[in-house]
Amino acid sequence: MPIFFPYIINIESQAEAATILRRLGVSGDGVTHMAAKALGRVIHVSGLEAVEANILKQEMLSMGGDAALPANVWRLQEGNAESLVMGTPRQFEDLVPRLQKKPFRLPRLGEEIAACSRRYEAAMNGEVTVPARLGKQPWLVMGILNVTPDSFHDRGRYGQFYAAVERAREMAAAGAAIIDVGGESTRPGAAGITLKEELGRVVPVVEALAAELKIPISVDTCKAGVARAALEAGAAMINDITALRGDRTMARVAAEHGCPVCLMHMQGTPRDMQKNPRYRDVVGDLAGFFLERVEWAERRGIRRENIILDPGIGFGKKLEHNLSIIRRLDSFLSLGLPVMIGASRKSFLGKISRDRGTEERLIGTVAANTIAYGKGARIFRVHDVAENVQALKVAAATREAR
Ligand code: 9MG
Repeated sequence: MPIFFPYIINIESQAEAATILRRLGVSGDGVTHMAAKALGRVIHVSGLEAVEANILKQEMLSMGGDAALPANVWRLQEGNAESLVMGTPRQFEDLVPRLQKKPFRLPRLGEEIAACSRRYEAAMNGEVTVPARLGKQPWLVMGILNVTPDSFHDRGRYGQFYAAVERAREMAAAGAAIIDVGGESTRPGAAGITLKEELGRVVPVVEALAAELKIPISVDTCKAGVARAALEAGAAMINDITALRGDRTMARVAAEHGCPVCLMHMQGTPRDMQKNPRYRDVVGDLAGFFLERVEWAERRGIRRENIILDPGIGFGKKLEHNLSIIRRLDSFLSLGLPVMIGASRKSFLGKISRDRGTEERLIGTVAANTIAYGKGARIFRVHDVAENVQALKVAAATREAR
């Protein structure tokens, strides 16, 4: 029988550490000082020169942290050494003045590591919120409203319009905090439609929903013309699966309207994306993509607080890629932006459970979203609103019980 009863506490954030330290009776100053020491983090860094990597290791070691380097680091080609830097948020802060005094690009490296750590901790503390235009809730369920002919087939054009509005009402009543209206299919292999066709499907529905519902409407489109018309009809957000790469004028529309924009990752196009997608390191590749896209969007006048990141589950990804993304979703929190996830009824769920089609994927969807919540996702794009809202309420309550 142990005398001291040691057990491990897995602490997620500095806020949680502070609560536990206070309960222990640690003094006010001690809480501030030690909360940042209670968390062990690992930061992946790439693009290092061998000499920079070695100095980084020495400095981390001297503070009680470490930096893992490849055995042959001195033989690596210029600027391609990678490292896993291990430390606490406090050590990453202390690294800044230490590297400030060093040559090469080390001052910049220290700043980037500390900034990455700060943004991650802010997200873990719940300080990264969804864009203000979408409401004040800490997490949101986005109901999917496809206004493609196959969604409400056999009803004729007017029947389709009323069926779409009715479906949106149901989703709002079930707890959707936003409705995403899309007129063009993005399924693998799907062909595009004309601007005129998409406008005709999307705009009347957006207009009707914006006038009637008390929740914001998002427009799921890659066409700037559709986004502009939908925003003028009352939409509050753009969901662009091309992350502003599809239509050169989309960024201008988003900047002019000052609206939230979801930047989704996709490899290829819906037509060809599932033809053998490849990554070097899927999470690292997506993080690099997001860094580039966010910087690009900001340079075009889109405010950072309006940007949402989405890894694009199923968009140019094999099963193992989708699973790694969900497993490591929290890596994207290092950008300090809200993360959205769209796993609803997607084929990777069917591959795992060998189901007979999309109708059998509700439980898989709820499981994927609950796991994604635990990894930091805060916007969930779903078909089945009530079920996902219920599961996410449990996940959120459990997190808040810290
Ligand atoms: C339109 N669309 C289909 N799947 C999606 C996903 O996963 N994310 C976003 N943002 N849009 C999606």
